[in-house]
Amino acid sequence: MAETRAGFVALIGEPNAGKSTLLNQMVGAKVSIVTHKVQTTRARIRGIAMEGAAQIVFVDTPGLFRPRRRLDRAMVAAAWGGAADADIVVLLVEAHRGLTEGVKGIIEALRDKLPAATRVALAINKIDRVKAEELLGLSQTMNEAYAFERTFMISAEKGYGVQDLKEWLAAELPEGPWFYPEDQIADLPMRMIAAEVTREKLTLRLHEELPYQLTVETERWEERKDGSARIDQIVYVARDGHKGIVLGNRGETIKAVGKAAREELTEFLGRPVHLFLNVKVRPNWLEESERYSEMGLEFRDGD
Ligand SMILES: Nc1nc2c(ncn2[C@@H]2O[C@H](COP(=O)(O)OP(=O)(O)OP(=O)(O)O)[C@@H](O)[C@H]2O)c(=O)[nH]1
Ligand SMILES: [Mg+2]
Repeated sequence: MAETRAGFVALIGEPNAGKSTLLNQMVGAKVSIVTHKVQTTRARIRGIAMEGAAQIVFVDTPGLFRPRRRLDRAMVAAAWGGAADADIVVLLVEAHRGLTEGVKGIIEALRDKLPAATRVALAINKIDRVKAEELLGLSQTMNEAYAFERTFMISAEKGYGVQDLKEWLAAELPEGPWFYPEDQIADLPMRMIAAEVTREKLTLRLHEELPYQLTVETERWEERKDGSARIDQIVYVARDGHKGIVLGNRGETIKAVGKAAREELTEFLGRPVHLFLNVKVRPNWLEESERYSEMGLEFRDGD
């Protein structure tokens, strides 16, 4: 039998680079939420993939950007924490955007914040959005900015190049026993996955700043005798006005969100789900340590 391998691979990059999409593609299931908006992922989320005798634990991280609010700082700290703990870091950049100011900032921080021995590979993502001729130039520009160990051209969404990257990572991870049972795909409590699914549906439906000013928590999870699950969640918003928008005209918005989230959870769990959403105004939730621990983020005084 082949020697088993196992290790952690952190996915980092600017918001919207496609980190969560890539993690889901690697795992073969949706364990991390994806939206067209920036700053979707808030915490470090682990997805587990098997490749031959190797177990690759992918660490999805919040996008790296210049933080302003306390929540932003906690997110960026979580992203760098994920990178520092990893065996290999994969930096994702968007093919159609190239070496942006944001990416330059991340490359500078790679040198400052990570141990010198950290292995970093580059994944140029969303290659379905550009002409093939442009990729060689971008790869060159990127590798002049940082000596990446390898460069991969991928489309996380379409799956192009993803298997190559997976095989390379599997071969490079240290020999050792697996960290998780072979059939486990995520390392996140179900109550948190369920809250994330609802937050995704809210983010897809609400405009502008509102998604950044709300959080979702699973308050109660009841297993019923008939095999179904009853899940009660709270949507915390920061202002009275936001509550009205989240509810929508005659409760239309929250109803549609609840329906979409329930359908996805039913599929994920493989059994019926009864989902109840309760919207609460909590003006100060962005400054409450308990909200951060619910999200799996660290709340530090003085931040
Ligand atoms: N065309 C194209 N779109 C992609 C690809 N990969 C991801 N996307 C889209 O890019 C958007 C952002 O994807 P996410 O996976 O949420 O990005 P992220 O890096 O996790 O973003 P944050 O969590 O906000 O940091 C979504 O609309 C995806 O569908 C790709 O290969 N090609
Ligand atoms: Mg994400």
